[in-house]
Amino acid sequence: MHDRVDDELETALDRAAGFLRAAERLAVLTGAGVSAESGVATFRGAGGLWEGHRVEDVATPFAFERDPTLVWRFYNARRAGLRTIRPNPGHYALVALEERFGPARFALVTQNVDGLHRRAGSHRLIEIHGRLLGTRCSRCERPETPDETAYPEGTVPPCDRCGAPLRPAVVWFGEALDADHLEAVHDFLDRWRSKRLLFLAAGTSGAVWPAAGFVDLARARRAETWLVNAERADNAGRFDHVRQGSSGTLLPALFRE
Ligand code: BV8
Ligand code: ZN
Repeated sequence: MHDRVDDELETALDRAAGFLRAAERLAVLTGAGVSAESGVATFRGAGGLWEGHRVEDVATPFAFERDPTLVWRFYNARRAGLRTIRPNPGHYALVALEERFGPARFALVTQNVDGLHRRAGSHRLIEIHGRLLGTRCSRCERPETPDETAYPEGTVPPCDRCGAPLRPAVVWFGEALDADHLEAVHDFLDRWRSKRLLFLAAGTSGAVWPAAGFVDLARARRAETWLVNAERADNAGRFDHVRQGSSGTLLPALFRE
């Protein structure tokens, strides 16, 4: 039985590697599952709860307005957690794929805010949900600054320009994604429409929009679509091929071929 499962997986990986070799452009979308093997908690892990709060109820502008110290506690804990983690083989496999395809024919769109793709060496990176290790003002145009500070409990740092509360430079639920990021995603999918496009999603439950719909954009451009995920994702039915397993194992195996 075990051998049969391995054979089946090997066959699937051979096919996926074949599509990779045949592809002329590769768009990758990653989610929290790609960072799970680095020790970063996923969003749907623990039922999507943090200290009993639904993440969607803490990671919103309304929550920040209502109780900025609670929201900063959520982000301080996640910033502190980043100190002890590092990229895993799944992150490095995507760096290798970027090198293989070259910057013009590769795009890595990530929902993750943990900065691990950047630390692994990915360059063609679109961080559509922002950066945990970045801070910006909740009111004025003070530019985002890199910030690894896990502020002391109960502290809400003030903006040095306008005095309003500073906030983590992430996109909250109910906030629009950066228009430049969305434009970059569309531009990449539309450039060289004639070239064979492969769309690979990894470690994402397909629960959060608009990222969950990017596979449809790729399909509308005749892309071959693959999903590598540990469990069945909400939007798995939208992919041509689905492979269940860990990204830290499957992504390097794809590239190994
Ligand atoms: C917007 C930053 C409009 C913050 C994040 C329909 C109904 C209800 C609401 C909506 C709807 N359509 C749109 C919405 C609103 C909302 C939304 O999608 N809500 C969901 C809950 C339904 N979307 C938004 O609000 C977006 N904005 O729509 O704006 C607008 C337009 C104009 C003007 C105003 C507004 C903004 C969404 C961005 C939210 N911010 N992050 C922070 O991090 O604190 S999203 C957050 O979820 C993370 O970025 C995370 O990456 C992301 C998505 O989750 P996943 O990455 O998929 O993680 P998850 O845990 O869900 O899944 C992990 C998967 O990995 C699992 O399947 C697991 O099995 C697998 N896995 C685990 N280990 C491994 C693995 N796989 C492989 N290997 C492993 N080892
Ligand atoms: Zn300000």
